[in-house]
Formats: sequence, structure tokens, C-alpha cells
Amino acid sequence: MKITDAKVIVTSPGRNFVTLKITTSDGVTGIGDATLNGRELAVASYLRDHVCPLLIGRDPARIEDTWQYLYRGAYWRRGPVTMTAIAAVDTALWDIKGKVAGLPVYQLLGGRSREGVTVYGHANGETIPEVLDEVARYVDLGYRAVRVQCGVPGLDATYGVGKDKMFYEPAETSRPSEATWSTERYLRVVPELFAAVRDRFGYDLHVLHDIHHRLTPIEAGRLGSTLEEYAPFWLEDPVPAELQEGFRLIRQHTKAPIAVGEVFNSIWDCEQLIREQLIDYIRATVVHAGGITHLRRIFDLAALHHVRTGSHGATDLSPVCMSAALHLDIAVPNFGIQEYMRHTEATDEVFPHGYHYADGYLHPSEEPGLGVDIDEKLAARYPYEPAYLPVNRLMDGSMHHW
Ligand code: GCO
Ligand code: MG
Repeated sequence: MKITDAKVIVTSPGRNFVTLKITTSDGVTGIGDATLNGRELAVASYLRDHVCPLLIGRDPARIEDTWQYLYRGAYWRRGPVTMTAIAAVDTALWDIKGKVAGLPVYQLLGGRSREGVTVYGHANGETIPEVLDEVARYVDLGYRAVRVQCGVPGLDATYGVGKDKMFYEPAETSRPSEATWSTERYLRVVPELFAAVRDRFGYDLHVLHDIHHRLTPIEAGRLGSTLEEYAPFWLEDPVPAELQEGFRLIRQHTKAPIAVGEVFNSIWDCEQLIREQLIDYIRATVVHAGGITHLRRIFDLAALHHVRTGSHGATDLSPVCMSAALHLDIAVPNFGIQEYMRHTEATDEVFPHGYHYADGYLHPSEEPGLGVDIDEKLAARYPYEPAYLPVNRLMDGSMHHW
């Protein structure tokens, strides 16, 4: 069997998604998510102009060799664009392998380690009472874990607080909007939010929070120690993670569990964080970290060092990525939790999928392969729309991390 076609499909059913579809000489097809929020066309071009021509004629069964060919063989390694493109190829090849074997992909990864994949949803609101109402909505739906984000008084826009409920969509179809940031105001409101959530919902619910790279290590240590009495499940992305040794300082000051990794692309982005046990959850996911093959490598390293998984699952990762993530989540021994932001109806129609939510858990599809497809005719009705994530400035106008 040989690869006879590889094509890139860009569609925007409410938001942009890039999908790679590979076809074999036996007529088997596989798909992979290649979406990089706000930089979609860079990955589409990397695939179309540089990768797809190299795939034609290759044996689709050689997943590892193809991965190494695209990673080692390219000379220019790593980075979000390259690793997202490699991920798309890798994911599509796993889909094909599953279909050829007649097995869901998780069976090829060693089979089930659990009955369902625990997920967390996003409760957000401008004010704390609004957030509490959203948490109640998730509790009613059976969720065991909820991420809480509220507006910071005095700031016009805050990360994690959106107009939509059940999902959070920060990208805008315009030039990037500019938000302002005050660490002092933020540090005042978060403990109040946690206190209110624990007061109303008690301690059985897992409560998570995303700092979105805004703090310094010592500020994160201070916030973590303040929140310890409210038993946070995790604090996510406390600081930008280029400086991995910076996390030592956070560890010295708090016992709050730390999660990081949604912007990581390779095992080298988290090698020190994992080896020195500076984090508790690794949040890398299939689409941005080199596909199923490479993410499995990261998860296995993490397992050696008491680090559990907590993959990114935002609205800007397509149902193709979510399907792939769930096959890994159900199989790996050190699974922790999976983020689950729902997609819009239009997105779900373009990407029909067999995974489903029930009682706090997601369940991967039992179909051979990944159990997800793309309706190309429908996809063609939603042309690409230029979109950007916001940028962030301090009150004095300095650029800050968004
Ligand atoms: C999360 C993330 C998202 C990102 C988004 C960027 O924890 O889900 O932080 O909200 O901001 O995926 O594209
Ligand atoms: Mg995040």
C-alpha cells in the first residue's frame, strides 16, 4: 500500500480549522488536525508546499519512520509550525493504521487503562456570582472538574472570560485586540473566587484555574500558597515556560499542583520540568506536540517522574485532535485529566465524530481508526477568515504575555 494523495482542507465553521487528509492506493483515508490558532495558513503552506509532495509514494504503515523523516530529515527542527504539520501527518497515519487493522486507535496503543476520560469544563463570568452559576451548570451536567475564571475588577477584558458559555473563544476576526493587565488586581480577586466556589460547592469538586502565563515565579508562589487552603486541582501556566528552571522557585513556595505545556511542541520543551519534577501535569496535546507518536513519548517520560497528563482541549483544537487525544487518554497509565471545551454545532457538523460525553467522562469512538471524519462539501461552505488572538499590555503600555 502507498500514499497516493495528501491534501490540506481549510474551513471556518465558526472558527478556522486546518485538516490534512491522506489517501492510500487501497482507498483508505486518514485525517489529522493541523490547526495553529491565529497562524493557520503558515501550517497549511508548510504542509501543502513542503510536506505533501514528500508523502506521495510512501508506505503509510511506516509511522515512526515518516515521523523521523519529517523531523530529523528537515534539518530545521521543532517550532509550532513544523511540529503541528508533523502532528497532522502522524495523526492521519494512525487513523489509517487503525482502519486497516479494523481497531480503534487506543487498542493499538495498548488498550484501555480506564473506563472513561475525566474531563473539565470552563466556568467563566465577569463577576464571581456569574462564575458560580456557571459552575452549577457543569455540576448539573455531571462534571467532576471545573476550571474557574472571573473578570478582574478595573480591567476591561480578562483572559478566560468570554461572551460564550460552554466554550471560550478568544480569537477575533480582526486585528488583535489589546487588553490591559494588572497583576496586583488579579492577585486580589483569585483567592476570593476560590473561597466562593468552595463555600458553595464544597471540596468534592475538582477546581482548576488558568493563569495564562501572566506571573513571575515568585508571584505564582505567593498565589499558590494563598490558594492552598482551597485545594486547587491545578494552577495552569503560572509563568511563561521558556525558562524551565524558573519553576524551581514556584515549587519552593507552594504545594499547589502545577500544570503547563499547551504551547509546548516537543519533549525538549518540558524535559527539565519533568525530570526535576517541577510540574504535576503536562498539558501538551496531539496537534501541537508532534502527533500521537511524539506525545506518547512525552507521556512516557512524564510517567517515570510522577507527572500526569492533562492535555489541552480548547475550542481551537478540532474534533480530529480531540478524537486522537481521547485514544491516548484512555490508554496511558499516567492519565490525569482532559480539558473539554465544546465545539459549536457548525463545527460538529463539519467533523462528524464518535466520541461522546456522559456523566463527567468523555468516551473515545469504538470505530476503527480515530472515529472522526471531515465532511468536505460542508467544509467548503465555510471559507477561511483571518483571525488573531489578542495581545496584552501592562497599565503603562508595556507589552506583557497574553
Ligand atoms: C486553555 C487555553 C486556551 C488558549 C487557546 C489559545 O487552557 O484552554 O489557555 O484558552 O488560550 O487555546 O489558542
Ligand atoms: Mg490554558
